Amino acid sequence: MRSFQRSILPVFNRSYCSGIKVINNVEGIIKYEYKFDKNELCAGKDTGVLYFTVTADEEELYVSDNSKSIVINNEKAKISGYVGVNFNYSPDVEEQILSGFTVKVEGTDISTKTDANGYFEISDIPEDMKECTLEISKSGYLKRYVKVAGVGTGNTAVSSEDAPTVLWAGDAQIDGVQDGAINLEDLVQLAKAFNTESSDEQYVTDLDFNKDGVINMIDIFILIKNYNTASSSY
Ligand SMILES: [Ca+2]
Ligand SMILES: [Ca+2]
Repeated sequence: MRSFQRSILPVFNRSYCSGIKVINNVEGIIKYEYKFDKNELCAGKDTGVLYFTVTADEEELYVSDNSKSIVINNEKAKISGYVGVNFNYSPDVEEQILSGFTVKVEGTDISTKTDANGYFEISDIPEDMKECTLEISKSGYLKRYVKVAGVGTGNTAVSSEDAPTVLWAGDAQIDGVQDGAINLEDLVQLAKAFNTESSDEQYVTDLDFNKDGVINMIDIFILIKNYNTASSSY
C-alpha cells in the first residue's frame, strides 16, 4: 500500500505560474506559495480568473467539488478629479480657464494636466503607494495641495464635476516665480497691467483671470476675493 502524504498541490490550468515554493510544513500539511504575473494573467484586462485543481500524490482530491477559482484584480490604481474656479466667466472661454492645471504627485515625476472640462486622471500610480499628496498649480493661481488616502486598486476620485477642487486666482508670476500667497505684491502686478487689453504690450494673459480680453476691475475683484491667503488657507 502506498503512503498517502498530504502534499496537496494545487495545479493551475494555465501556465502563468513563474515559481512555487514551500512556505510551511506543519504536521504533514504543506503550504505552497505560487508566483504569478498579474499583467500576463489578466492579458490587459482589469480582472482575470485563475482556475485550479487540487491533487495529492498526483490524484485529484475531492473529485466532486474540485474546481476552484480565484479572481485576480489587476485594475490599476487611478486618481481622478475636477479642478474649478470661484468666479464667473463666459462659456466661450471655459476651456481656456479649466484646462492646463498641472496635477503632480508630490515627490514623484508623475503629473498630468486638466482637460477642457477641468478633469484630470493619473493612472500610473505605483502599486505600493497607499497615500499621496497632489500639487495642483497654474500660472496666476494659488497652488493647492490635496492629500489623497486610500490609494490602491480602482479609482480614487478626489472631487467631481459638480463639486470640483477649487483653485483661487491671484498668485501672479513675478520673475517667473509664484510665491504661494495672494497679497499686495500680486495686486501690484495686476495694477501694472490694469486697463490693458490683449493687443497691448502690458497685457498679461495669466492675470486676465476671467479671460475676457481685458484686465479691469472684474479681475481685481476676483483677486480681492482670495486676498491675504496662502496655499495652507485652502
Ligand atoms: Ca503671490
Ligand atoms: Ca478680465
